[in-house]
Amino acid sequence: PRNSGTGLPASGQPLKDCPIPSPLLVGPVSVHLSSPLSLEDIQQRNPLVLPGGRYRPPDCEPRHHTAIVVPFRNRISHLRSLLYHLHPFLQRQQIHYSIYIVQQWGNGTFNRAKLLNVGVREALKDEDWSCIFLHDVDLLPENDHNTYTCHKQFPTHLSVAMDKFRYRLPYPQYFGGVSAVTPDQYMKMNGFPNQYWGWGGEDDDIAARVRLSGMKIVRPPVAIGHYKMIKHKGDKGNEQNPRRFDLLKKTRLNWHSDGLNSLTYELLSKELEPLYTNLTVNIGEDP
Ligand code: UDH
Ligand code: NGS
Repeated sequence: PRNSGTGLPASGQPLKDCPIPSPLLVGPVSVHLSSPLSLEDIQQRNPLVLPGGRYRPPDCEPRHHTAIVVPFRNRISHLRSLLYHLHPFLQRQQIHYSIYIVQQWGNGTFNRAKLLNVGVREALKDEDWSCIFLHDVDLLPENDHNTYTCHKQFPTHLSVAMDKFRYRLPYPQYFGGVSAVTPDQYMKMNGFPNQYWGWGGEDDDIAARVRLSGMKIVRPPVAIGHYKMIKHKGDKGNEQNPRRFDLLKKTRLNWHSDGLNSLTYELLSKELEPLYTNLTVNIGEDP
């Protein structure tokens, strides 16, 4: 056990850096989607996870510090499946991590990208994360060689091979599902847009920001970036956004003024649940 005051293990000896690659990796895993366990059961299977959904490998010094940010409303069964799969998956990668659920309060139109902005800002208040993952609740990684760490220079797109797209990219610029940025990369692109209310386009806007801010997107090999998507219908309150095409035409003009530097919200609560940090936030309404 670690001595929480000093950051050293109880023995007083500093831990050795975690080995590369992690000896705990198993490669491809089969993902079962039928009846996820209760939160209590998942908790029992993950005894080393601390309140807020935090974890550090117990016997080596982690090389990576990753916050997983999940935009969320009204998908509790998906959340259970995600927690059931992701906790053991991340522990096999021997990274220091925490899972943040960013829950949109109220019944207004959903805004995925704005919730992601909130998650990044709030997560960075807790720790100096080296990497921030932007993770849809319904995507389960199928290969633990797909490491949840960041590229030093460029934003990463992880979900390159989803079952619903027959395990390939739907189009070359696709940036939806699961992606990752360092705090520096996030700042460089002025975060994500706040103006996409409803379904669609916000991920394309984020991809455009990457390019407009002088970066590019990096990806794992298709054979490794496999994800299973939990099937579902469109959500109430997240209807297709009819303005998304017009907004996308203006990304080049708007990315400097809409994003991290124009973000406003009201944090209504922050709860350290046993398996995740629950942020409930009022992000306002589609004007
Ligand atoms: N999300 C929620 N609750 C909602 C809406 C979205 O939690 O009510 C989150 C969740 O993390 C989800 C993500 O936002 O994984 C992306 O939203 P989505 O599931 O609607 O997008 P996806 O592309 O599914 O996964 C689209 C299925 C129906 C789209 C119909 C329009 N063609
Ligand atoms: C594009 C959307 C993206 C979306 C992707 C996959 O058309 O936001 O489809 O959608 N862009 C626009 O609408 C401008 S999916 O097949 O998952 O429903 O992520």
